[in-house]
Amino acid sequence: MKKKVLALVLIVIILFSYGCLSNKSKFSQNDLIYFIMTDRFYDGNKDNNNFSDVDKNDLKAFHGGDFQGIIDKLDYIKSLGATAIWITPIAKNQPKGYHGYWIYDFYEVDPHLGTMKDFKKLVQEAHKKDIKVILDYVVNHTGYDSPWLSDPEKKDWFNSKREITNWADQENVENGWLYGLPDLNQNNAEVRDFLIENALWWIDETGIDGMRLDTVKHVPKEFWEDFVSEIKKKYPDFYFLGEVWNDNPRYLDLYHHTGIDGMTNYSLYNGIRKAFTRYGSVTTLAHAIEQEKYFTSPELNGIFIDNHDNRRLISDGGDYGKQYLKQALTFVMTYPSIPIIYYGTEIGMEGKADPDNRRFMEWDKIENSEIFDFYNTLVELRNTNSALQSTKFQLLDHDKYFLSYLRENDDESVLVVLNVLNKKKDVTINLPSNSLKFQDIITNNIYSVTNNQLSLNLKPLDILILKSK
Ligand SMILES: [Ca+2]
Ligand SMILES: [Ca+2]
Repeated sequence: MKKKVLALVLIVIILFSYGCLSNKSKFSQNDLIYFIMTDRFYDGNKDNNNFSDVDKNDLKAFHGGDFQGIIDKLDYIKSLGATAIWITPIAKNQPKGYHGYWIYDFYEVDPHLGTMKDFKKLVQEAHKKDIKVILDYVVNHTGYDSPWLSDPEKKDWFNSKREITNWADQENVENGWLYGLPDLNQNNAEVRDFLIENALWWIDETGIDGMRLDTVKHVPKEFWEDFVSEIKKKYPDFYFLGEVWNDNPRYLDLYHHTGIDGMTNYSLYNGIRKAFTRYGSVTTLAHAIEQEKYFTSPELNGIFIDNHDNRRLISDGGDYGKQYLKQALTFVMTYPSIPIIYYGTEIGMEGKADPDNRRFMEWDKIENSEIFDFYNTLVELRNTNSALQSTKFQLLDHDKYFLSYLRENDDESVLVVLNVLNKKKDVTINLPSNSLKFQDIITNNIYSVTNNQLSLNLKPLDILILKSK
């Protein structure tokens, strides 16, 4: 009996310590985030489309997508290998704020998207399928027509009206008005407390798992320290993904030190966009990979190809857009960070500058999409190959036009070789591992290693994804 009690006590102690250790964040590099602009994804409820600013022919108006639409498509989202969704802000916006970033009321759900009850149902249904929910959250500004602007009691809630003109001046970047959006003064304790209370209210009410923080570099770091620590006091494993639009890892990591778990990795993004495009070169990408050492927790960063602020990669690739997208997908799905897949990228949707990159999801294109088939091959590899679950990433031989790297653990390895040049290329790769044979996951071809070297005749724009055999 004594032994049983002792064993039970030990189990409790072990479970408790594990709980403490795993408190830091609900997320790891094994997660995959699917990023949805709710209004542009799927219309699951026609009853909330009767607003004057719903117009499917106007890319700057609402198009009818809603929470019910996401609920209806959760099985699809799950099939993409997603363990989480990030959805654009849901607080009530001013007219035409289909994207969610023009907040009118911080305590209301935007009625175009559904009700609070619908949103809670979305979180519950997602959780049933082991999909976490990340809500996009804005503290930097309100919408242009915020009622606070004419409220005499909230006169000190805004920084004085002045555009951001000097992007190298951090003071101007933090306190200036971004594209004319009324800039909230987080140095005012009332504003700070309001925002923290409001964020906690959303989490308490809905049970979301994380927040994607908008326009992080436009808000003082002292605010983020308070904001993150107040929320983590109550929700220690809550995940924060900070949008810091800057490609210098040392600048990005300053924000990690405020407590934000991961950053949108614009450093790698910049490399990806310069590599997998017409007349591309991998020089910037290889440099960005080497710079990853400046991040404290690079594995908790989000790594992405497309988002709602930039042209879709496929549309910059001319005749070879599909092949470049496949190369970029290969990279993000085999890199030790959290891939963020922007809705539609998995089927090769086109899109130039905002708002063209926010077209309604093209559901009818899935069936015959070559990109979708390729994406699913990558999901399968990511879900089944243990080497991709380690944090180890080794950059191997590369030059301006080709890149090779290895993911390896004790049991398995994955070797990726990408030729961004539209010409044949012969390369020799020096391998640190003992693998003697590799198999191509697409063609099943076998490659033999001699004296730790692998010689390859790469085809134009080739993609080789080889696993140890
Ligand atoms: Ca609708
Ligand atoms: Ca600001």
